[in-house]
Amino acid sequence: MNSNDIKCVNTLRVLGAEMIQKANSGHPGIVLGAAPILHTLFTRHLNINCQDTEWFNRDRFVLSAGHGSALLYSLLHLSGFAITMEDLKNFRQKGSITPGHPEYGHTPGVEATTGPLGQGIAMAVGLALAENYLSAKFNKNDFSIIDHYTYALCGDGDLQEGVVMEAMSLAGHLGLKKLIILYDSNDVQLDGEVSLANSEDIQTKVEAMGWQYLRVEDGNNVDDIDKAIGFAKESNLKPTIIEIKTIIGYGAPNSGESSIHGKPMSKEDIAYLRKFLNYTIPEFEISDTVKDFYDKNVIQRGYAANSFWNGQLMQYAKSYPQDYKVLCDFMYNDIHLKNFDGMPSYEVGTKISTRKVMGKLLDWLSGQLPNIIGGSADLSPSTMVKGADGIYGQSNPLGRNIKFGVREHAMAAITNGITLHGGLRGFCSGFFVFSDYLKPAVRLAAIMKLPSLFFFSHDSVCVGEDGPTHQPIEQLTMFRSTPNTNLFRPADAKEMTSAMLLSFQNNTYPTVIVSSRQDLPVLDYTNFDGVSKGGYIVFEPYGTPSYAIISCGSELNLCVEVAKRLEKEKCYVRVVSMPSMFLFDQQPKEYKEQVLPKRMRKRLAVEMGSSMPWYKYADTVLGIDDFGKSMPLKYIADYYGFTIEQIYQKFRRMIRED
Ligand SMILES: Cc1ncc(C[n+]2csc(CCOP(=O)(O)OP(=O)(O)O)c2C)c(N)n1
Ligand SMILES: [Mg+2]
Repeated sequence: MNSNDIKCVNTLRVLGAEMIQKANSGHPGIVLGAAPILHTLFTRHLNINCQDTEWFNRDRFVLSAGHGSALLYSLLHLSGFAITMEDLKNFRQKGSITPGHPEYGHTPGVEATTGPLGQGIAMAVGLALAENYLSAKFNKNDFSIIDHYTYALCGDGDLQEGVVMEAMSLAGHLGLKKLIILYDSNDVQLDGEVSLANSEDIQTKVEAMGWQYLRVEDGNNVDDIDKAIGFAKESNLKPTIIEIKTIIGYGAPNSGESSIHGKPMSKEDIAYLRKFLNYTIPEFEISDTVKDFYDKNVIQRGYAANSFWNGQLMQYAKSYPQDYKVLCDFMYNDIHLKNFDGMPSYEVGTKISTRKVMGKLLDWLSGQLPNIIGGSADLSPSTMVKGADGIYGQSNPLGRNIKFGVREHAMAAITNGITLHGGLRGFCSGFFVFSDYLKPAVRLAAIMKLPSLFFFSHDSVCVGEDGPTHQPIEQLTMFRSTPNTNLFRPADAKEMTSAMLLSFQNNTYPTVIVSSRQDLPVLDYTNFDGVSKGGYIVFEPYGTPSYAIISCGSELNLCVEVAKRLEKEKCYVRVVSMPSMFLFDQQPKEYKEQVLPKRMRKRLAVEMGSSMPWYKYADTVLGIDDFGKSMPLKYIADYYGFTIEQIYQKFRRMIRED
C-alpha cells in the first residue's frame, strides 16, 4: 500500500464523516471502517466510466449495506460521476441527489436502490445471472463481448437476512462465478456485538452453499484486499465472498463500538479523527494528489476499458453482423411484439382458468420476446408460469426457465437484479397468498421504477381445500396501496391476455397480475381497450342507470348476471369491470366521470377480498374481511355470499336503505 492509497482512504473517511456531521444524520461507522475496501475495488478493479454511466459491459457494484451511502457518494464524486462537492455538502437534504440511502435512477452511478438490508445482495445475484446468460448468448470463442463482474459490499446485518441466504444458496447452486461479495466484517451492528445474535461459522456456512470463501485479516491493508479480489476474479466455478476484518468507525474515539454505527460524530470527534489520521486538508476540499489518483486509476482506466470495449464491439459487428443486431436490440431494449400470429385466443363461452391463459400466453410471448427470462418458486405446474428454452443452469446457461426453488423473497429480488442489468426482463411467479414473502422486493421495484413482472395464481378464497393459510384476503389491498405498482386482477381470458400484453409494454413500474385457479367463462363484453384504461363499462342497461356495480376477477360475470336480472325488474344498473385501479386512477377526469358518474349515487363493489380499497369507488362493498376456511370449491361461493342470488340480495338491501 503506497502513501497515495493512504491519502485517498483518509479522504474518503474524513469526507464521509464530515458529510454526515454536516447533515447531522447518517452512518459514520461503515464509512470509516470500509473505506479501504471500496477504495481498492474502485481504483484497482471496478471498470466503470463516468462519461457513459450506462456502458453495457461495465462492472456492476451494489452497496448492499445501503447505510454506507456517504461513502458511495464520495467515491462516485472522486470517480468523476456527476455528483459535485455541493451535492456532497447537501447529503440527506431536501431535493438533493445524495439522499439518505442510494437510489437508483436518482444519483448517477448508483446501480440499485438499497437500504433494506439483504436486498442488495439478492439483486447482485440477479445482475450476475443476467451477465451469465447474456455472455452465453452473445460471446464467441474468440470474443467475450459480455464479460463483466458483479460486486456487492455487505455488512453483518445483510448476512443475517433470510433473503440473502436464499439468494446465496441459489447463486452457489448456479455457480455464478463472476459474483464477488465483499463482506465488511466488523463484529458489530446497530444494537451491539454481532455475537449477541450470531454464533455460526460463516466460512462453513457459505462453503456449504457452494461459495468460495476468502478472508482478509487486516481491512486496512489495501494490497491484501486487492489480492483477494484478484483471486476471486479467477474463480472458474463458484461465486466468492471475501470476509474482510475491519474496525467499525476506524479512527473515531468510539471506534469498535456500536455507538458509532449510526450516530453522526461531533465536531470534537471529527477533530480527533483528523488528528488520528494526520489529515489536514480543509473540510470539503480534495487534495490534488487524491484527485489525480482517482483520475488516473478510476476515470482514465474506466474510460480506456470502455473505449477498448467499443472497439471490440465494432469488431463484433463486423465478424458477427447478425448477432450484433440482436445484441443491439437487447442492449437498447428494442424488442417488441411485432405480430400476433399464433397468439392463444379463446372463444366466448369457453371455460378456462386465467392461470392457464397466463401460462399459455407466456409460452407464446417467450417465443416472440427473446429477452424475457424467469420462473417460479417451485410452483410452475400450479401457477403455469415458466420460462422457455429449458431450465437455466450451469449445463444450460441459455435456458430461460429459472428454477428458483421455494425462495420467494430472493426470487423477486433476483428478478429485480435481472431487470436492472439491462438487456433482459425478469418475471417470477408463485401463489398469490405467498406474495407476502416477497413484498419488500416488489416495493423496491416500485421505488426504482423498474418494470419487473410478478405473476401470481390462486387469486382468492376459491383456492378451497387448502384453507386460510392459502387463501389470499388482504394481499390485493397490499399491492393496490403500494405506490407505482400496477395490480391487475383480470376477469377472463381476454382480460388476462390484455393485462399480460400491457405488462410487457410498460417500462416504469412493476406489474403484479393475479390469476384464478378455477375455470372462468370467456365473456363477450371484456376487451383490451377497457383493460388498458383500468376500469370500463361492461354492461349498460336499457334504461338510464342510476346505480353501478363495480367488480373484477371471477366475480365480474356474476355481477353482470345480477344486473341483467335487475334490468328485467326495471332497475337499471351499470356494471364496471375494474381489473386495475392503478390504471383507472390515471385516466382523465372526464373518462372517470363517464364510467362512474357522480349521479350514480349508489354503487356496490364486489370482490372476494378485503373491502378496504373499494371504498374509493363505492359506498357499499361485498368483500371478505376475515380469513378463509378450508372447504371444497363448490361450497365457497355460497359460504361467502358470492352467488348471483346473494349479490342480488345485497344490492337490493343497499338500495332499500337508500
Ligand atoms: C431490513 C432492514 N432491517 C433493519 C435495518 C436497520 N439497520 C440498518 S444498518 C443496521 C445494522 C447492520 O449491521 P451491519 O451490517 O453490521 O452494519 P455496521 O453496523 O457494521 O455498519 C440495521 C439494523 C435495515 N436498514 N434494513
Ligand atoms: Mg457490522
